[in-house]
Amino acid sequence: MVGDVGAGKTSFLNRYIDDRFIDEENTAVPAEFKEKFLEYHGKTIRVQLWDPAGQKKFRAITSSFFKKADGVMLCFPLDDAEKFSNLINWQDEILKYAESNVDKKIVGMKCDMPGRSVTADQITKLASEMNSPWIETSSKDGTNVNRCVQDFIDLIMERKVGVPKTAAPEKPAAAANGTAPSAVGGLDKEPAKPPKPEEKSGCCRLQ
Ligand SMILES: Nc1nc2c(ncn2[C@@H]2O[C@H](COP(=O)(O)OP(=O)(O)OP(=O)(O)O)[C@@H](O)[C@H]2O)c(=O)[nH]1
Ligand SMILES: [Mg+2]
Repeated sequence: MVGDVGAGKTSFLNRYIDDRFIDEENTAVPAEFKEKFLEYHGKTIRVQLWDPAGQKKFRAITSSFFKKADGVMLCFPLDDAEKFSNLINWQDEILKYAESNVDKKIVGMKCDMPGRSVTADQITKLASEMNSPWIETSSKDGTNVNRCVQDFIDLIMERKVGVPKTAAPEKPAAAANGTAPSAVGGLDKEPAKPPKPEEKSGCCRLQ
């Protein structure tokens, strides 16, 4: 996961791994990772999410993570247009340091907050330029957090080992816009908010 200071990366990690939200910033830690084991098409896979701090002084550490990443989530808070614009700089870092075929995903964070300053159209445009899917999430209320990672795993696994997308659930819950959210392997507590375009997400290291 990359993105500016305060984008919401650590909160996302805490929600995804430990299903909790702590409303405080901790920028003193240069980087941490957490992992989770998932059943995936009959096999156990290890999902490692790396969470480097956004501060510029830690950029050298961040860059070293790119090399081994199977996927990079470009994170920004939906209420901060400047951090959204800075995704271009993060994209440059990816081009410089990551494998050329690394999967990317734009993640608009804090969608529970009122007063967003980045529109869906703006994100769609950037996502198309970056050739990357995107999604909106909230670590506070849990919206789309599991789905974001699950869809990204699908994308990465499809590229790496040709495994098709996770099958849809037998009785999908209706989403807010009338479409059904896709299956989230074993992780079924996503709220009804659907993702925006077709998504596929963080420095996911899959082993
Ligand atoms: N309302 C709301 N607040 C959030 C959400 N995610 C994070 N925050 C808050 O935003 C602030 C920054 O979140 P962090 O997760 O620390 O951001 P970060 O990207 O890890 O920042 P750095 O480690 O400095 O790069 C904290 O006060 C969080 O509680 C969210 O989904 N909704
Ligand atoms: Mg952090």
